[in-house]
Amino acid sequence: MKKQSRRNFLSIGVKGAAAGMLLPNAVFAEHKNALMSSSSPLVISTWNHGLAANDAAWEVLANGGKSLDAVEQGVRVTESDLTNRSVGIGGMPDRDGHVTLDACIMDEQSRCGAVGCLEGIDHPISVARAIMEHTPHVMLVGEGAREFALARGFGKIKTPIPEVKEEYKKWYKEHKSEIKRPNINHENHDTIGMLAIDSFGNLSGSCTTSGWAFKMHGRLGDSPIIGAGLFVDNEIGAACATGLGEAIIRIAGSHTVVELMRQGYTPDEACKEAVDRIIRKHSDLTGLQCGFLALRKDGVVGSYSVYNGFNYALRSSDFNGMKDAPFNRTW
Ligand code: SD4
Repeated sequence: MKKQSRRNFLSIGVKGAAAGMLLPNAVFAEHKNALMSSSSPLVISTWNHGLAANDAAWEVLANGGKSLDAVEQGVRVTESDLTNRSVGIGGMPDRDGHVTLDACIMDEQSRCGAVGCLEGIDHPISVARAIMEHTPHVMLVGEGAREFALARGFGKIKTPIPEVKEEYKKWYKEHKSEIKRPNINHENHDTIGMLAIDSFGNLSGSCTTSGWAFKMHGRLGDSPIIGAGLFVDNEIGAACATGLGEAIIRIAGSHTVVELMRQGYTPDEACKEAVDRIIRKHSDLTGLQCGFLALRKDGVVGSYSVYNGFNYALRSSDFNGMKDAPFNRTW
């Protein structure tokens, strides 16, 4: 999209809607053609582990592949990383010692699939995609999800892996009676959320995590929930979230970010407004980290978090590296 038309889109979107002159949908319709014109591939994903994940996604995008394949292939790298304690096979267990994995995926046709509380199965993101493509449902959880995955030939994994089991044993000795809010995103690198646009100008997103370490057994966070941990609307843009899932669910975080972009907020402004909403709704923000990433249809990227320290990896034809997200406060 040319700069001029983006500026027009934003100014008419915000001011017109604020004055009650134009509904957001009317704003969108007027500028649809400009929004449709991007064709330069780009991928973003949360945290440092996003660099390796973006490399895999870029392989797909740079070869003219689809954003859906890119976001699946990308986060599979993180899911296989034995050193990652918050995604996939190397993830930390819940209070009862079970590693339960959550993931979701969404494409440019608003097709989506999600899996929650999946145990002992490789690559939850691909299970989520299989649910999207091979069932009439959006979401399977627990034992049913595991049975589905096994029936489709997904590999079994043995979790927790030995190193993680040791960490769990230590934790259990000291904390077994506690149910506490985790320390998210301070030193740890958490969930991976990934958003991509392909050379056809189509958007997709993925999100995968082992969730809070030492959560209650059966707990689902935002990451497998379409609209909370991830949302894609190919007319407008896509968003994903990281951080305290309960807070993100309360404001339907990723959907909120996309809808704000529809109203004319820039990607940065949309992420900030979602974070501000979380801040307004919580009287105690101690340790409550949440961050959002947004990718608008024209390739413009945005981010924002409650606390400092949230960063993301970006890869495009002219950039490959990390970016720091703006934030509301410091730790
Ligand atoms: C969850 N949102 O399970 C995930 C955890 C996370 O950065 O993103 N941590 O609540």
